[in-house]
Amino acid sequence: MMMRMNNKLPAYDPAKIEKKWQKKWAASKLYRSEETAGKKKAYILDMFPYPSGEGLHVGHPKGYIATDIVSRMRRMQGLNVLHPMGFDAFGLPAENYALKMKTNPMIGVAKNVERFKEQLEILGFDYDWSREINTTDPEYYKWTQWIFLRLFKKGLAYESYEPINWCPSCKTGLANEDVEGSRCERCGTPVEKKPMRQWVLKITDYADKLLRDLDAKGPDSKPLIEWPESIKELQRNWIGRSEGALLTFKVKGGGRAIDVFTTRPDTLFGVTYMVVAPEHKLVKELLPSVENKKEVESYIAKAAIATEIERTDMTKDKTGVELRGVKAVNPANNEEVPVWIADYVLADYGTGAVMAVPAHDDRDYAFAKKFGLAIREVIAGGDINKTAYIEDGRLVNSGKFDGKDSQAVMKEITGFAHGKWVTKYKLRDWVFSRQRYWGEPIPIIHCEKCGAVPVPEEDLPVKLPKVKYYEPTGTGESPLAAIDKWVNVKCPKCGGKGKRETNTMPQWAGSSWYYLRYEDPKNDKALVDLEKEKYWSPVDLYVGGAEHATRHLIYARFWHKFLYDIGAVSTIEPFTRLQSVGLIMGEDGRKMSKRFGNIVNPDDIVKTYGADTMRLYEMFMGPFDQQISWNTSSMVGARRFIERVWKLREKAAEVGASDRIIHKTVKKVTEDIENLRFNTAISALMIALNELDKGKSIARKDFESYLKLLAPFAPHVAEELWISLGNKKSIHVSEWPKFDPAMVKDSNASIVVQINGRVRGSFESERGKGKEWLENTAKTLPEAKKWLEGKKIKRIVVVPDKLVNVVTES
Ligand code: ANZ
Ligand code: ZN
Repeated sequence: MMMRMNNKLPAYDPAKIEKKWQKKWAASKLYRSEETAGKKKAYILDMFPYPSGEGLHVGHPKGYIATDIVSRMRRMQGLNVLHPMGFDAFGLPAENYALKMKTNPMIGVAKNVERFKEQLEILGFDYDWSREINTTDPEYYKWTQWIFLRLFKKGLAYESYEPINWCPSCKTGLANEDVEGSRCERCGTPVEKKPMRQWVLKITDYADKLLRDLDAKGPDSKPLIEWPESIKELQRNWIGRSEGALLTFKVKGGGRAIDVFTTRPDTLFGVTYMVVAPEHKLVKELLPSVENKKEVESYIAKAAIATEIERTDMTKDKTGVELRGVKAVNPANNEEVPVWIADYVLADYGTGAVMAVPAHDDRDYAFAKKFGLAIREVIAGGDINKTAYIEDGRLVNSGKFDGKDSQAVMKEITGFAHGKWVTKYKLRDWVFSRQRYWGEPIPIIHCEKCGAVPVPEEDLPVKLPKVKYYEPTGTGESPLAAIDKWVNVKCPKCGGKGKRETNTMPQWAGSSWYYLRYEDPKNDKALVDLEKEKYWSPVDLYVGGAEHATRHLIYARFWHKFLYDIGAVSTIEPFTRLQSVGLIMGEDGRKMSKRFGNIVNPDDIVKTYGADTMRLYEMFMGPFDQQISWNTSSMVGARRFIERVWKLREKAAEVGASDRIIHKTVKKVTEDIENLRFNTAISALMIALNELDKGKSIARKDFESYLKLLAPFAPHVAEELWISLGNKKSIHVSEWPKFDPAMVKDSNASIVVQINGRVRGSFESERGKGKEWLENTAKTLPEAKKWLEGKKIKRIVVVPDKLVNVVTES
């Protein structure tokens, strides 16, 4: 007779147990992380939220639940876990919300952070809140400013007056990364090009490293970056490396020249005209001597208001104007060709000018056809009367290069034309100043005598002053410019009259290094202590939205590499493994948004079903990285599953043999969590529950193992049941169950039966059956008997658990 555990539990009621455990875990500091020499670490990180006033909807925590599961398992596996959380509270989203609500962002943000924390707390996450950071805390942004100063001192932060993207609605300049389809990523307003003074970070100095290290390997020859290939590819394209030739075409008369960047110098003899971007500074210089000045000027004005998308759209009708009277000279054959301006050539890529080869480039072909320009074939193989031939091939009409292969001749022609072989990137330097209030002040003082002078490091942080009026001015100055008392200071260098820089940093500044601060959040001597940094870095698993592929993830890699170069960190890449979260859409299949009225609030779901149910539901919805629609009515499935586990507790008996299913489930759930396959892990737990529930009782040890597997997913109910079994310490610091490899093998083997090497049948047998038994079973198998009738057996080959081959005499 099995002994039942005698204490019966009341009905499952999450409201009774969840709050209780959250308080106990917090009081006992269960999730505090300390660096412990010699103990293996796991740094598991979420992309931290910006605390908007709208609070969290059920889609936001999906990634947080995932990292919570992984970090809980890692802790139970004996690793030293760092799983922190904080707030990215500077920037446009927080400020625009504050403007809408007419509350000062300084007050509004603090309120929102409170609300976010409450919402996170009710879901039972294992964050170490003692390491919480907030990018708007002066003790934090002191170090953001410090990084800026170091960049400045290395010549990687500079002032520029180039035209930049300007959002007329947000009234601020934007970086290329903040523009989506020629619109402001924040508010959707089409951006304009506006020349203005701005601070720019020289991210292009790191273009090569940013690209190369996507595929770098560590000393153990493991990749430094284990990211989804799709995200790596987005970064590669954003960086956009091209190799090609820099060639110079002299302008006839006047001593000027047009430089072009081309990836196809092999087509140099096919150049029939040149095109310069309308904004190119050469156009202004040539203007006095062009014959059709009026026409050219009006075209330049029109191009200035067209968006980049419109300009480079292949399907759009090409426009352009010839600079009449201007001729350029082809360096290969001294031929004179006309020069045009056209908006399909971008001012800020390459040199802002192209040599046009209509026979072998689609855009040039369309342009030449429209304006009746000459088309000269220089690569054989196509039919240039119909279309441009863009493939490689044998050269024709190319002087002494005729007959040569186009690929082989690239560098030779470059040299022949006195050109240079160069590498170009699409990546642009990072426009780093915003004409807005709510950001880190840029720690620079402008002095009439000394120019831009860095604020001495010991004077950091330069605190953002409290202001009455924080609305953007639209003048190209931030609202800070109106605060005379703050602006007017002494020059730190000469003591003369100085003015503070009044532009602020972009939203992406604070998030470019925050993961380092969690490693040592209270340090006032350094942004992170090197010993601590060495212990925790790099981040082992980073989970967040794929939309950050070309913005946050490039900026953070850039700053990290810079910090590595100045000896402030020890690794060359910040994030080893990256996983993107598939969005949770509204029940109507649209993006969850106030606008569509399809927001589901996690507080309501937790109130009705409990946090454990919501956690299980979100992880069971589908593969983690896939987008999926919310469905509140499916919540009952997850809730019922928990209730069945709750009931199974009554069957737990002190003694009993270990069930095979437990070993199998341990293996499956462990591997699935490691690979972030949460939905199949939960389904394995459900299958196991069905099996375990079939019997009259379940061994206590088995039930405890089962609870441990459930604990990362449903931490409250697992804890409650675990403690109810008489355990004293929390299940979340108990040992993760191991499995016996012998017990996870399928108990049955499928044995193939061959007669003279040909498969004639098969049968199931228990594993480990003896040779004789297998031979006899094979011989008496009906399908085999048929072939053996009247034959004499020569020998029988047996491969245990796999195969029996009967060889007969012929
Ligand atoms: C002559 C040529 C002949 C070209 C040919 C292509 C094919 P990626 O790979 O993107 O670097 N180009 C250069 N600067 C440009 C600009 N500012 N705006 C628009 N187009 C520009 O492409 C480099 C090619 O894009 C260059 O090579 C140039 O056209 C064009 F059969 O030069 B090519
Ligand atoms: Zn905007």
